[in-house]
Amino acid sequence: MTTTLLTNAAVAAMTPESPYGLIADGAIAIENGRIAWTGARASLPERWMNEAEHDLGGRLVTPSLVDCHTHLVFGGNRAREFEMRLEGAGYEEIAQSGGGILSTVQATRAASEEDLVEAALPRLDALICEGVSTIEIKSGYGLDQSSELKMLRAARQLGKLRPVRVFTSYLGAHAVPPEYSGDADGYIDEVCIPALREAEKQGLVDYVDGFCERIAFTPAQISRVFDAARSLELPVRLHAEQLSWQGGVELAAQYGALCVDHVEYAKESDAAAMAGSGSVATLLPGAFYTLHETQAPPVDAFRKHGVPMAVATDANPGSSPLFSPLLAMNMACTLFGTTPEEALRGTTLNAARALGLKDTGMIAPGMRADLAVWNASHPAELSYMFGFNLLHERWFEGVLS
Ligand code: DI6
Ligand code: FE
Repeated sequence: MTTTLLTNAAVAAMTPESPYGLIADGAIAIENGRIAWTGARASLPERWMNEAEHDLGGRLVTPSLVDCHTHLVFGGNRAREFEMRLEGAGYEEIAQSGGGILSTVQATRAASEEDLVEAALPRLDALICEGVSTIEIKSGYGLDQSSELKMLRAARQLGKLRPVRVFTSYLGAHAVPPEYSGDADGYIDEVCIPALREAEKQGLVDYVDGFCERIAFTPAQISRVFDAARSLELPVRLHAEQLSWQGGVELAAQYGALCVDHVEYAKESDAAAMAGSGSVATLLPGAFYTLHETQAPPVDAFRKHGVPMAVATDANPGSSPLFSPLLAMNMACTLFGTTPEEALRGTTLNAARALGLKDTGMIAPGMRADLAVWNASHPAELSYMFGFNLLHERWFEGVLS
């Protein structure tokens, strides 16, 4: 059995009972990659008293971060579109004229699986360098069976190349590809759903996602994809009410979605529906910022109804070219009015919950020993600073990495 004892730490355990679950002068005992014990150093059980200490010099320790919504695998980039938007073109306008998501589809189809992995690795490394240990990655820039499978294989491959756990979402319902232009229903029935079945058969899918929006799919179309997900016993999640209100949250809640993401245009009734279905609201301030959005998600309604909030990067080449979970936390506070504690819960415990994970995102006995050690003494510092990486070291399943 390998045992590690971390001492001289300010432990933000993120247990729900107290602010940040803070333990002053704390210690953490790790056995075989799992947390065996945490608490104040003074109450360390005898069993670990003779263990060699890894002294953290009074630093802050949190669960390592979970980035629960990314589109990390993609071909090309959209810097030209960024310029066009600053010259006055709108995001939806660009999308409707065949640019936007579809320009990334073209580049992604043209890339090999190896190209996609190679391009995504530095982005993944940027997240890991800020303390991420668990990440969700979506397909959705292939939009034909072979390209969607290629994206999902690339995502799985990333998890083998780095000390990080990767979970995949099938996002075939992201946009209508050019060959089905004007026939979203045909695309859903003839490509999106059959490709989902094949991807599931090959073990490439952990969740099923969709984009419910005027430039993407209607609730009725998404519900057909969700029916297929249900028949495959795959959990669902949705991009909903990002650019306009479409009723996607209600639909997602009916299907018991793990999370509903963006939600800028969600109403209080949507928050109530999410409370009823136990869905997490994922806040994605990088997209809000990039698109100069002015409608912020209804954070007060989520609080009022007890809807847990997650915070993620939405790392993607169009609406959120953001590869920093710490900056996402800062933006959640500054742009959406979350507290620093909500922001940190959003990238730890609630992000794990958004992925349906019960073994990470909190420092407590039995959880995976996924830890981030910061050059900070109080957890509010993580959201307060921006453009500055406070990570000192990262533990992945009990191993310093
Ligand atoms: N919403 C988003 O923010 C991403 N996808 C989605 O459904 C952006 C996709 C892109 O612009 O490439
Ligand atoms: Fe997204």
